[in-house]
Amino acid sequence: MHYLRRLVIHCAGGRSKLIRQPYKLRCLSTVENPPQEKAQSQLFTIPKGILGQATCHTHPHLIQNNQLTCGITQAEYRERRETLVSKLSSEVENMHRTHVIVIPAARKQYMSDKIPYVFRQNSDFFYLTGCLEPSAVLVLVKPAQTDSYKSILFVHDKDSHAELWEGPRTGCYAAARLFAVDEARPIDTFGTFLNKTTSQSKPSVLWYHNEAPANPDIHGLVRSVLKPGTQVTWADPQRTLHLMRVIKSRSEVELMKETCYIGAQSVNMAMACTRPGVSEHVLNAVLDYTCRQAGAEHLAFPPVVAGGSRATHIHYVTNNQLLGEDDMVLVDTGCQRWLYNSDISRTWPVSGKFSKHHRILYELVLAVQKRLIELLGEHRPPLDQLFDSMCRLLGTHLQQEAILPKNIDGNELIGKAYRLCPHHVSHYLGLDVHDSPLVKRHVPVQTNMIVTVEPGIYIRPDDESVPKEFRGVGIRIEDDVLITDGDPLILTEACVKEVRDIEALVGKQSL
Ligand SMILES: [Mn+2]
Repeated sequence: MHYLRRLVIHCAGGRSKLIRQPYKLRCLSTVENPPQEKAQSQLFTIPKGILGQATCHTHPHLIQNNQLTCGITQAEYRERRETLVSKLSSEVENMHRTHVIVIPAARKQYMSDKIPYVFRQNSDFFYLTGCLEPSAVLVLVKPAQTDSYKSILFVHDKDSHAELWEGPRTGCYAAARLFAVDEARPIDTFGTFLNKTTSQSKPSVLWYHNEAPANPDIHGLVRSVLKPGTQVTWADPQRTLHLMRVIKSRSEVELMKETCYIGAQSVNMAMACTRPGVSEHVLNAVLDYTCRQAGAEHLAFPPVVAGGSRATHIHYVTNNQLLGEDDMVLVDTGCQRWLYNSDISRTWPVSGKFSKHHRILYELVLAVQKRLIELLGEHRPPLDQLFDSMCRLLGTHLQQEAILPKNIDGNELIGKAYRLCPHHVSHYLGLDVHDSPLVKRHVPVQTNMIVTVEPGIYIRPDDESVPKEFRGVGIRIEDDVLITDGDPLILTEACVKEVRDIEALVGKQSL
């Protein structure tokens, strides 16, 4: 990253907001535990030896001492499980029922035959365990009329033959200590355990997310317990879990700052590598390389790298065309670091100089985006209300530039603006790119939520309702924003977006 840092400082006159602390220093300065957590975290220890995932002993360059995963302690994961059990059991009034909560890990996915995709853990499961193993299951059992609960993690046990092929496993013995659960058991005993627990402790509530199962193998076993005629009732834990996930802890905020910083730098680098004749594919590779080099696992999603009128297709991901001298290029990308995601969009001129009409549209979207971020701080509106504000602001600005007719107002104007920006302006962000999807967007934003702010404008080449010189253009500007008690904090601030900064940066890095 050092050459990029020099490059950006050089191009932008050394303004400190573009590049803050050196990345390595920031990485090591991850938040310290508050005093009360410190005492608790000493109750748990991370087992030594080579386990199924990186630990502070085997990968001290990635994970600090006493943390289970980068930035997060065993105590924090345990606290999340406790909170979930207490929230779910208080939702159902009957004290005479046993609560059994089942949260499955993701299963390996295959590209073809025995060729796997890169494994991505299920976010709900990871949030509660920190465990990166495929096909594991977390079970939390709170017997009737007790305040205590038991946590059991089902994992793949040690198996020398399987480990010869796939690498080391944590195994049951070390898993109980590593993940700070009461028990770890072999995954092939999960079905019998669930049957026994639910039949012995009637009546019981089985909390399980029944739709789009994370692991279809586990789904079959859980469904068999829920057959008619039993005293097991079903309930979905996911909404409660997402209400927890949508509010970020101190350590999660630090992790989000890092992933946003890396994503921001990758977009700066893509800008610097842009020149006429370069392929969208090459910018895609620059984004990927820059993020991985800075410590991200991989990009958060297949990025949009769309030159010219291809940017009017909101989810264009083909990324195989050459960039033309007169084009702008729209990039929507982000990275994943320790499963936390950034999500950034920028649009810039391939030549390094905005044309008159491109600049009018760009500055219009930028003004709307900045105002929307202010509104988040001033009114803490629900995201759906922020979307209404975007349509109204876009409409008014487009009228001022004579791009939309002056003789329309109210709902008609909002409707016309909506036609030019048909996607939502915001979503929650965190372990998933579209984070905590069960939290509705009509609830007001709260401190420690992280949301995107991403207005855009897409004018098709054949849109005759708009003056000709503005057609065939797609612009989106997206930042990731932390809601605080004071002003919103833009976590992707390091990514340049002012016209003069963009013009100073485009084309300045040779490939
Ligand atoms: Mn987004």
